[in-house]
Amino acid sequence: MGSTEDLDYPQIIVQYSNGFLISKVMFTACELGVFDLLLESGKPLSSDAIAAHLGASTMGMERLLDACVGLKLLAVEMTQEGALYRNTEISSIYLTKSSPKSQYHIMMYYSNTVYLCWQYLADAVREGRNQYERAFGISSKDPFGAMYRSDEEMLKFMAGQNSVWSICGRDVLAAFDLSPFTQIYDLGGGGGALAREYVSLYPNSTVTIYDLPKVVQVAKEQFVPPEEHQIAFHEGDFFIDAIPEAELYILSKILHDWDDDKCKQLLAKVYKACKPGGGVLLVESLLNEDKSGPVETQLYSMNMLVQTEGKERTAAEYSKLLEAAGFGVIQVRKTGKLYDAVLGRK
Ligand code: ASE
Repeated sequence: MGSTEDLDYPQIIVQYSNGFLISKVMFTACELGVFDLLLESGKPLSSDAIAAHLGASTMGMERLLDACVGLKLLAVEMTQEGALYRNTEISSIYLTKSSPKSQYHIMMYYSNTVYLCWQYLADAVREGRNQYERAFGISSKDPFGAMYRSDEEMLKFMAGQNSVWSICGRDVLAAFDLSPFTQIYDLGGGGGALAREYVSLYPNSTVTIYDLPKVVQVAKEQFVPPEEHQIAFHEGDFFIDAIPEAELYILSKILHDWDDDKCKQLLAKVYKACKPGGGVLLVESLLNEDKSGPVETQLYSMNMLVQTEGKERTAAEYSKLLEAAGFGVIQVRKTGKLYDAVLGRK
């Protein structure tokens, strides 16, 4: 693409302006169950049939389906009876609720919660803090109090956060040989998808999910089946309550929720609890050292501004936090996917 062409017709400006329209089309097709219906039906369906099954207007549904075709989330074929729609392979795998790699729940979280916070992005940038007061009329002093403002919101967050591990979990856990560690604590382990990935990759390990009592209760009841004997639970607030001794602590998408002071506090506590020879595994989306990218991570860092007290960091920034807490021999592994791994040893 030549620069004169860009200035004559600003392709990327048009594309970026329409970005939120694209997101909403995909989220809406997920929410209405379009991809689930087409998977279950096992054959292409007309817009009339899809609209009727999903209790939607034919007019609205036809437009949604056509936009999904344009976005390559659906395919269409013309027949004597008219247009028939079917899932593309990628939609069947990632956009249906029942698929093992489903991203449905994170999309519902983005569409119904994150989206509302981003309404106030300009305020967040001006004020340098999250926007729960404006978006939901609740105090923003305790971000997880705000994020877990109802059981329903907590459940949506947990399900959403779980979904990313079906696409990135293996990579972050296989980035290092963690087989020497057998007793693991996953601090803020939530719905337990990463813990489950861990025990399947390292069969000699036991992973304890440490999280707030109400999170642990929901994880036990709705996310981790009782036959997962390698997974245990511990109820607590890692800033306030004791952290038990272990060989390895996983902090997956935890430090990015907090400012440097809180991160140092938490890591110092983890260092004290850690067995000598043990370690801490940070699972985070790493910024380039000059913060020039990746763009996904830069956008997530904006989201940390509107939703939390934290930010996304570079490998050097995480290393400094680990060193300040006492950890040595810090190793960094970029996976090329959304999340990366940093290991510090005691
Ligand atoms: C958190 C992670 C997330 C806290 C709030 C969050 C995510 C969304 N909201 O620890 C997942 C990462 N995605 C984005 C857009 O930041």
